Amino acid sequence: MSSRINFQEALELYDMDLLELGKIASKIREEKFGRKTYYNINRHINPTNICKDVCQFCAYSSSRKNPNPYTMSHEEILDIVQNSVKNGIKEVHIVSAHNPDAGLKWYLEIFSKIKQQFPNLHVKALTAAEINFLANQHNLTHQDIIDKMVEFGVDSMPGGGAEIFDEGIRKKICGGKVSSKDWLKIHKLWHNSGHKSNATMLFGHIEKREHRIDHMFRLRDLQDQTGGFNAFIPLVYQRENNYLKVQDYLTAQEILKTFAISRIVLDNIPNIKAYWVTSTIKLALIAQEFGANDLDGTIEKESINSAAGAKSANGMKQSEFIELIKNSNFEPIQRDSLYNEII
Ligand code: V47
Repeated sequence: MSSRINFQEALELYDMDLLELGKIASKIREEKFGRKTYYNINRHINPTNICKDVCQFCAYSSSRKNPNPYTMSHEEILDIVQNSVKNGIKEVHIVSAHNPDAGLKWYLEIFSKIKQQFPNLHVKALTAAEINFLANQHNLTHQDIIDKMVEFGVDSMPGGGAEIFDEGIRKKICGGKVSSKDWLKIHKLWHNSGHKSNATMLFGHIEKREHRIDHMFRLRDLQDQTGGFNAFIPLVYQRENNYLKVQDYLTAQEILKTFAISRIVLDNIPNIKAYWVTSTIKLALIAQEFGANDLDGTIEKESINSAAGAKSANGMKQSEFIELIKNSNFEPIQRDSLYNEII
């Protein structure tokens, strides 16, 4: 494969034997990272679950089946951050539902309070979906929100809200949320402001293989322009407590093939993250042999995917990460949010 892979070739990779495909992805991974596998020590905080939008796959939002609406106070959030900093976190990952009562000021104040108290803590916050929601709510542009995020201390953007870019599928699973075009535009603006972000893809619901490939190609195109994506994160769909009726769960083979293909297609995005929360830790460890070089982090508390059935509510210990990665014959390396190795 001397020239860059095209759409049709990428789609046909799904027809390959799993282990042969794994070998190709592994070779690329090994050239870039050897046997290193990254993880970080982080904390997820989801300050509110009240949402104006209705995504079919979501079990977290209180507007659907979750009967417990909540909005945290700034004091609660700061207490959580303080405890987590004592536990050694290097990053706080803050994303919420689209709560019409919260408002931009509420978000910005919490970012600046965290930065004031913990200047060395990396704040990864606000998905492109939230930025779009806040811009609409306050009659501001995406650029206005991004400028405020930078001013109030956000260091990087998470990859959430991308779901699947194909407009037909997107309309069925999350119509009303940020459009694919705007998701990409917002990340472009963020990259142009000199910052990094991640990109996710939600798969294993009603999309087909070609929609996943299309998603990857749209990201590859943007990355060619900006170079601002640090990681690609394929999120395996969790099916409990939501309204999207999916009969067939993905096979482990199909999940691993998707990891491997993303490593091959996304030749310009350095890190492929097997987010253990949605893949399960066992499959995330195997995904190391299929192109993945990052397993995300300790998280401490996980609400979005555990609401939909993932066994991730209490995060994972650093010692477990280290042992599991070592036992699978890879080298665990703690990283910071920008993929600098922490020695
Ligand atoms: O955008 C919601 C997904 C995402 C379900 O940037 C679901 O480092 C599976 O984006 N089944 C939020 N997934 C999580 C996210 C993320 C996670 C870890 C690291 C990073 C990063 C980003 O969770 C949402 C949505 O796509 N999600 N419901 C579900 N039922």
